[in-house]
Amino acid sequence: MNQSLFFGSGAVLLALLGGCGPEGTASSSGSPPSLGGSSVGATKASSTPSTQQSVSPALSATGAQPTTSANPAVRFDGFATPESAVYDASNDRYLVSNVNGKPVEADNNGFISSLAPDGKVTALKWIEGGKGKTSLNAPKGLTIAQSVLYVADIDHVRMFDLKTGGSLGEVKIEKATFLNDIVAAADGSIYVSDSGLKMEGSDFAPSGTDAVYKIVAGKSEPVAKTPDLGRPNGLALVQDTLLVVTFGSGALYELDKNGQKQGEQKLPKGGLDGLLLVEDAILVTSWDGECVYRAERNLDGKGFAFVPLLEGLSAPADIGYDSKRKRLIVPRFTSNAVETYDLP
Ligand SMILES: [Ca+2]
Ligand SMILES: [Ca+2]
Repeated sequence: MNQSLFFGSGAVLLALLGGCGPEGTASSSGSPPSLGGSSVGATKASSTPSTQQSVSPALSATGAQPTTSANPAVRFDGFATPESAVYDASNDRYLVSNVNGKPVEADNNGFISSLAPDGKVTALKWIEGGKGKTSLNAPKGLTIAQSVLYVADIDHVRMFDLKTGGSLGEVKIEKATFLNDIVAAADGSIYVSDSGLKMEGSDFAPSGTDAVYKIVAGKSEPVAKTPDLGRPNGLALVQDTLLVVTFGSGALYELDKNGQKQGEQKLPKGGLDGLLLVEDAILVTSWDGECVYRAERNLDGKGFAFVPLLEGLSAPADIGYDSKRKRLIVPRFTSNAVETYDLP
């Protein structure tokens, strides 16, 4: 299906859950962020979307009750500030980035862990900064495309061979301070967010470098670069349309091809980190809410209600999805743990 979902004006956000029935995720596809089928029910929205629409979970179109603190299916311990988890379907394993130290420090001690889904950390330091020719400082967002593991690392995007873990080079993003999430488009281009953060003591402070970059053939250019982006963190692609959640302003929006925000909507709580499309649902993690939200379309069809799907999770960072077991993979940034949760 090649239908473009890019209608601007936040229509992608409206279209995304168009196929959702009362049971929530309606797609029968078990694949992670495979977005080809998500345009069912898409309609071209011609009206101007209301921005920052005030919503309440009570207005949820499905009336679903929030899930209270669930027990993890599996818990892995022993990490060092884990930020991002990704499911490597080709090898049926999880890969987890470990900042190890301050998120902004070029200390070359970051590492990537390899986990077996049943609960074993098979290689804590599968890829390790300072070992051989590998450089890795404070790795955060991970994505896999074409047998390459991409890692966002402060001001570099680093590439590794998914099979061997060997370095395949890097792209430096000049003046970036906090590269965070990273996604790969079908055409091979890469998008990476700069959250525009620095450390003042043990607190985050704005650095003013907020941006989303596109990397094509090893060259980067900003799609948008302004503090108005609100400390962009999680990214997701719906075909060629980019969705963003923000750590600073606590919002979800589309970033159009001109780098303009569309359909911006605040979530109930901020400190947003992970953004994941699971089948037809949008999932967002919130540090302030200590939860994973699921977006549900409002009764009036405008915007979304964000209903807590999992609660009681401090510092839930960049989530991944195990499509084989239908489990969410949640790095617990400040607990040095990674947990998986069965999705209903
Ligand atoms: Ca480090
Ligand atoms: Ca992140």
